[in-house]
This record gives sequence, C-alpha cells and structure tokens, in this order.
Amino acid sequence: PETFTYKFDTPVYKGETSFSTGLFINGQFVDGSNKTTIDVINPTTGKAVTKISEGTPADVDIAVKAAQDAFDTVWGLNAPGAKRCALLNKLANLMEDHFDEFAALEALDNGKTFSWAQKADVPESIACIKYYAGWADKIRGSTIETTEDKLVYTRHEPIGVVGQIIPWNFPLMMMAWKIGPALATGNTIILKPSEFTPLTALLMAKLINEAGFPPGVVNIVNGYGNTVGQAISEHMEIDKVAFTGSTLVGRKIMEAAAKTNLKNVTLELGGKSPVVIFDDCDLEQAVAWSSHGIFWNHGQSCSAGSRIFVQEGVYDEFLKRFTETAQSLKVGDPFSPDSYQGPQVSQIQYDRIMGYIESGKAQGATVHYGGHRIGTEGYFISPTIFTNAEPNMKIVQEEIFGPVGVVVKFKDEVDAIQKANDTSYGLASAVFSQDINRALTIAHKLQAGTAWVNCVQQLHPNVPFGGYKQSGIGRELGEHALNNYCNVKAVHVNLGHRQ
Ligand code: TXE
Repeated sequence: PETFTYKFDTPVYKGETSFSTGLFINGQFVDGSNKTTIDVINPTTGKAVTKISEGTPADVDIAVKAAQDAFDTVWGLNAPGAKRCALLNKLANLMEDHFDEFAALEALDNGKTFSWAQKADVPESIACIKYYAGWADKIRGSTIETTEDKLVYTRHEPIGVVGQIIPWNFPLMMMAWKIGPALATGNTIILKPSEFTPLTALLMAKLINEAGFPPGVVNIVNGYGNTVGQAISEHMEIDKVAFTGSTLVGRKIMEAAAKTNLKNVTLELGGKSPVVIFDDCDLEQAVAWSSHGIFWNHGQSCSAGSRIFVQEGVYDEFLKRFTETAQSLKVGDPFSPDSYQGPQVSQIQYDRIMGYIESGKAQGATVHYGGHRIGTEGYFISPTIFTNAEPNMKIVQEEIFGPVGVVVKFKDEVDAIQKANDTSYGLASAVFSQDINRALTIAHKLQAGTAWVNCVQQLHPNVPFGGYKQSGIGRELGEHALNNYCNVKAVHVNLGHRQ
C-alpha cells in the first residue's frame, strides 16, 4: 500500500504527517484483497487528498483469524492487566507526541476546526485511553455468599474477538471510546472506521505498532458499511459488535447479529436532544450554551441540542440574543484561527441537511436565520434557526445532523416535559434554570441517558454515556463500558459436600 505524506502549511499549524494507507492486519499494513481504493475527500474543497485501501469481507476473515490467534496466545487471559495498562499508557503518550498532527488530520479529513480538535477531540481521546489504562489491572469479580459448603466467585473474562464500527463525526474520539475499554479488558479488535474519515485511525495504527501491542490485537479494516461493516456484524467468529452511527444502520446490525451467532450488540445511535430554558434562567448562560449545543462540530454531534424549548416570558429576548450569537459564529476554513465552524463532512451530508431545511420550509416552519450555503466550494452551511415549527414536522422529529436548531415556545413545566419527551430518541437533554429544585426535578423527568443542568455537551471519560429509547443500547465510557467487553463467569466450588 501507498504511504500518505502531507505537509500542513496553515496559519495555525505547520508540520508533516506520514503513514501507510493500507489495511492494518496482524500488525502489518496490507492492500485490500481486491486491490481497490477509496478516495479521501477534503470537505473544505470537495477534492481528494489521498486514497486508502478498501477492505472486503475476505479481509475481515483474515483479520478475524489474526485477532483470534492473538487472543489465544499473547492477549486475552495471556496478557496480565499490568501489561495491558502499560501498553495503553504508552499509546496515550505517543498520541500526546502527535497531538497537533492528529488535530490537523481531523480538520483535513472531517472539516472540524483545528482549534476545536485541539480543545476537544484530541485531548479527550487521550484522556479516554489513559482512563481505561487505569482500569486494565483492576478488572475483578467478586465472591458471593451462598452456603457454607460452597465457595462461589465470579470472573470478568474478555469476550474474545470484538467488532467495532465507528462514524465520521468524531473519528479519533470514537475510536478511543471503542478501543480503550475493549483493550483494557483483554479483547482483540476488528475496527472499521467510517469510509469518510479514515485518516486518524491509520495514524493510530502506526502508533499502536510503535507502542508495542502484539500483532493482531488491533486490526483496522477500512471499507464501506454494506461490505466490511456488514461482514463484521454477520461474522460467526466475532462475539460482540459495538456500533456508533445512524439508527437505521443500528437496526441492520442487530438484525445481522440475530440472524447469525446472536453476538452481543451495543449501539450508540442518533438523537434529537431537547434544551429546556425556563424564564428564571441566567439568560446569557443559556444563550451561550444553547448555541454551542447545536452549532458545535457543525451540528454533527449525536447529542446536539437540536430542539430548543423556551418559556414564554423569555422567548423573545432569548431568540434575539440566540440569533445574534448565531450571526457572530465565523464559518470558514478549519485552519483559519477565527473559524468556529468548518464544512459539513461530505456532499451526502450537505445534501441531506439542505433537504431538511427545504422540508422545514415546505411544511410551513419559518427560517428565522440562515438556511443557505456559504461560498461556492466545499460543504459549508450557515448556522440555521427555525421558528414556528409544529411537533409533527420532520425538522422537529428527525435527526438533521447539521447546524440547524428549532426554537419552540412553551408555557409551564408540564408543557416543557411533554414537548421535550415527544421524540423516539433519548440520548441527551439539558435544562436551564436558576431554581435548583426545578432544574433537578426537570432533569429527572427528561427521558434521556444524559441530563445537563445549566450546560450542554459535557462529556468525561469517567461518566457513562448512552441512550434511552431508540438512541441506543448500553453505555460507553466510565466503568459501565467495561461490562460491554466482559463475559461474567460464575464459578461454584463444592467444599467437600457429597450428594
Ligand atoms: O451513518 P452510518 P451515515 C446519523 C446522522 C446522519 C445519519 C447518516 O443523523 O445524518 O446518521 O450518516 C457503517 N452494516 N449519524 O449514513 O451509515 C458506516 O460505514 C454495518 C449519527 O454516515 O450509520 C460507518 O462506519 N455498518 C451518529 C458507520 O456505519 C454499516 C454518527 C456509521 O455510518 C452499514 C453518524 C451496514 N449495513 C451518523 N452501513 C452518531 N450517533 O453520532 C453503514 N455502516
């Protein structure tokens, strides 16, 4: 396979990156078995920056064999926790050495701004790997009291070969969330990055080798969802699949698992998260956070606060200030120091978002601000605010995954809860109020895996994250994620009793 070498010469970063574009199987970079490639498009220009090897189901088979061999010999129960801990820490340190290179690659490949990748994606990915390094030698079962003639204890054993399919919105961070807990608990991995954003995973592959992980412990098979992704979810020798992406594909993955070996499935899917703003909020704080909630990462966040409910008394003032904030957000080149928002990730996503904006207009909602393309090159969309939306409209019900927020008025607490929970999703939610009793009461009534009080988009490696309703199954991050990657075995020991 070819080596991708790229010189960044931008106002915010000058430097060079270089790594193989092959599939990463058994510690080696190899061509896909069909020798075909996938173009990697820079969303700022719409032009290809390089090509990467395209994997096939046959490559998944080869990777699974390597992963199984590694599990049986050098990883799994054969690698003590302290060794897994040391390797994960080594990887985190190497990531730190390549900090700005990672941020630049995310900006090039995904279109997110270099400065936000520096502030969020890269440090949070490193923190996640370090956090799970800390767990690697602390995986433990328990003894359970039954009767005096028995000793019963549990072991938390690694599952084996696990599949991990990740999306394009936080390429490095999603990889870290997936590989951290899987490696800490001793599993071996077949990871498929998104075909839209494969670059940081390839740099990670290089560092995984450098850190000294045995060959076959982590395998990265780039490729399309309906080939490589499907092969992973159908594979008879993959015992668990973890997926982050659309609800549509989440269903396909469960179906594939059900039809094959009933592999264990965890899903982190879409959202349509409510932000509930009461009259008694700190308005400046509510405006700033709600703007960040929907416009950060160009709205391409599963926990984006895309439905903003504002109480009658403060609605007009909120809308005025929220609009001014949206106007002030600089949309432009991800490598420009003052850009807040870069391009959407791909032509497909650009078209999908513009389609939603058109549907909102057609169904009678008002484009209060934005709603149009910016520039003539790349996939830039203006921050957009809809008002006068009805509950059944597509822009209120469906995940747009772009910089498009809907602002809706509400009367009282009952009305707010009814409106906020009127969705098939349940990933995140937020409430703004200076009355702590009200804020917490509402936070407890919101049907979502995360409730933010007087803030939004707060994540931490120590804290579980995941969805209620159709936003997913299982929890990532924190101690909870370890359970996704362990089989619990109960051992009953008879202390001499004869039947
Ligand atoms: O996601 P896909 P897409 C939502 C968001 C967005 C929409 C579509 O609303 O607008 O999904 O984005 C792989 N078997 N989210 O189409 O297809 C695919 O190759 C196995 C929310 O890009 O779900 C990629 O690696 N895998 C989300 C991954 O699934 C398959 C993040 C995600 O892509 C597959 C991304 C198949 N049949 C999109 N088909 C979030 N929760 O944050 C595709 N894939």
